[in-house]
Amino acid sequence: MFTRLDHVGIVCADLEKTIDFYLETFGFELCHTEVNEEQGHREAMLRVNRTDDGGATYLQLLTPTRPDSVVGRWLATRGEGLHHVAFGTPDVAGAAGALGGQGLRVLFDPPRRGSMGSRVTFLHPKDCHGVLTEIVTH
Ligand code: MC0
Repeated sequence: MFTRLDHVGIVCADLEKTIDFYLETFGFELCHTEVNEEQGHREAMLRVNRTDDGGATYLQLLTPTRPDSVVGRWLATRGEGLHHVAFGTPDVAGAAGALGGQGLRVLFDPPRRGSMGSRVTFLHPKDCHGVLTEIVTH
C-alpha cells in the first residue's frame, strides 16, 4: 500500500529561520516552497534522501498564514514541533478507501491538493495511536 516515508511535517514559528537551521545544521536541500491558502499555511519542502521508487523523503516545514488554520491553532496551543507523518502511495484514493473500510476515519474525502501538486488525505490521529497520518500521491 505504502512505498515510502514521504515526509514529516513540522510546525514552526518563523519559516525562514527554520529553513536556515535545517540547511546549515544538517545540510538538507531546499527544493520547494509554496502557500497553501486552503489549509492556511506557508511551507517548505527540504529533501532528505531519494528513494527506490523514484520519489524522495522530505521534511515539510509549516507556518500559519492565519491563526484559525489547523497549523495556526497547533502553533498557538502546542508550539513548534512534530505535527504529522506522511506515507507515499501510488493511489491515495484507493489506499484511503481500503483504510476507511477498516474503520479508520479518513479526513479528506475526496483527497485534496498537497505539496508540489500532490493529492493528499489524512487519517485521524486517534485512530493511529496518537499520530496524525497523511497519505500522499505525487
Ligand atoms: C490534534 N490531535 C492530534 C493532532 N491534532 N494528535 C496528534 N497529532 C496531531 N497533529 C489530537 C488532539 O490532541 C486532541 O486530542 C484531538 O486530536 C482533537 O484535537 P483538536 O485540537 O480538537 O483539533 P481538531 O479536532 O480541530 O482537529 C484535529 C484534526 C485536524 C486531526 C481533525 O488537525 C485535521 O483535520 N488535520 C488534517 C489537515 C491538516 O493537518 N492540515 C495541515 C497540514 P485530545 O486527547 O486532547 O482530545 S496540510 C498538509 O501538510 C498537506 C496539504 C501537505 O502535506 O501538503
